[in-house]
Amino acid sequence: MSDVGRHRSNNEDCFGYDLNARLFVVCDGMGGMAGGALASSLAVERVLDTYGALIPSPMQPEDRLHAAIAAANDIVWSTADETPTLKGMGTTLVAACIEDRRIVIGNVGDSRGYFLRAGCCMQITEDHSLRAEEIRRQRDTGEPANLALAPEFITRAIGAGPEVRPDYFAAELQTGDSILLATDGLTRYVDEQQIRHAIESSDAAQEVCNGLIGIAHTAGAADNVTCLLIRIH
Ligand SMILES: [Mn+2]
Repeated sequence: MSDVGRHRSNNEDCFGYDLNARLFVVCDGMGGMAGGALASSLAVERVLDTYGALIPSPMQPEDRLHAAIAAANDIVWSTADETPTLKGMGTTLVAACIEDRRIVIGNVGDSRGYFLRAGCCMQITEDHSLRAEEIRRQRDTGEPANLALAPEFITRAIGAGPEVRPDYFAAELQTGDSILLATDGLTRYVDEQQIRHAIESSDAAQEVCNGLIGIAHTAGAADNVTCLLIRIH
């Protein structure tokens, strides 16, 4: 589900999925004019199309996903490059693909993937933001972190340049696992405990997503809010 929130007039988030291909995508667009909404919808469409077209090939799912994300970057970057009013548009992306019992999650930017198993919820992706990178640097070096850095400053995005560098995470799935893909319009307001609570509150995915969007609304919903819940039956 995707919701415009309480302060924005348009929704620049976009999501899509293909149940036959077992591919799920969430994007959060940015850039003036119509750029943000165009970037996120172009990226979702291109990832779904490219991944689907590569299904018959003997590629590993992560290679197929990487080809799809690279194709999304190409279309957003080239469209922005050719159109003066769209210069600077881009989008985050978090995508999950499933083949047999294996899941691969890829991300660019600060949209997140969470994994829930046996009552434990864990953020899988690492944000590509100045603030998150500063916190990781502190963790790795022990040096003090500058936490004044704005969390919304994204360090990687689809369409920001001719090349894109996603991160990938893979796991073997078990029956009962849940995966949540979400934009920062949700994740800035909820921690892993609240996400676990919401996912366990109902068997109906739509009800869970409704509940999560409700939490964001209660907290102010300053941004567009998108969440996509995948359950493994
Ligand atoms: Mn956002």
